[in-house]
Amino acid sequence: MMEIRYPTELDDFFFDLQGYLILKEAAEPALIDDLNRAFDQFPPIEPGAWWGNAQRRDYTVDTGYELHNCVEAGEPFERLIDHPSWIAYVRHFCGEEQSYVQGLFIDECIASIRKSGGHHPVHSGGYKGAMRGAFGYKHGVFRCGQVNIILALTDIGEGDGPTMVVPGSHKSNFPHPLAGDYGRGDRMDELPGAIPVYLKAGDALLFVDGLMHGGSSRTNPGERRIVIYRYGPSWGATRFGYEYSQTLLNRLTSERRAILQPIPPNRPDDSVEDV
Ligand SMILES: O=C(O)CCC(=O)C(=O)O
Repeated sequence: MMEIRYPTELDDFFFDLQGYLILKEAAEPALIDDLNRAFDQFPPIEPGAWWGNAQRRDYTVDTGYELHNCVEAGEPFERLIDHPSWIAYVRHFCGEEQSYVQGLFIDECIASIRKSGGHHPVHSGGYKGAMRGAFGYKHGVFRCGQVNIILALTDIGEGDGPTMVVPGSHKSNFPHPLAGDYGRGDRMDELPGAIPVYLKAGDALLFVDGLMHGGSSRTNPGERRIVIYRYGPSWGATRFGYEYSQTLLNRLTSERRAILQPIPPNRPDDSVEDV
């Protein structure tokens, strides 16, 4: 069992300054192996098709195979919910610490396979950013709307389609004049200010969603495999309306269940026996 990692003062400093952190050797090799084996079992379904309670839903035609709600796609994905390498970080940055709604929720979780030619267009940034992904720090506490963990399941170096970020752009007051348009699918490979984040399998990139980011073009053969878990405050909702199945919720530890269902449904019928 890995030790819980807690954010340090230096982490706070760089997260505030740059909007992201790299968590080296975040996931243990056995977990990476189990996740890769789970990826090997993904069926070759078309976009829109369901696999149990997970759905293939590629963000764009260029992103490649993206399985949403992947926490329903096998036990290894459940281990990521409260992984000791990042759970204290996300609680700290987007868990509404020291407030009456303290807690977390996973509002999206995606397993992504990128092949040669694929990319994810540049998007986000502080300029006119949605509250959902906003960076916040006030009165000694972080108040971010969404903090993402991108966990590498394969080594991601040059040509492998590394995620790119524009450090500091979570606080931008201006649009990036060369960032183009998500709808047009503009590639971010040459975007001034953007840097590639190279990861070894098991490393994780943590970033506030309000940071300008995207996935650069993969030019190498083979597959880039990552898992993306998006954390936000306890009162959040899933972006595309996915609901975690009762079967999944029932088998989770109470700590994990509380992250997928921080506020259990409250209906008249549920409380009859308590009256
Ligand atoms: O695929 C990537 O590297 C980036 C993913 C991304 O930009 C996103 O999910 O918002």
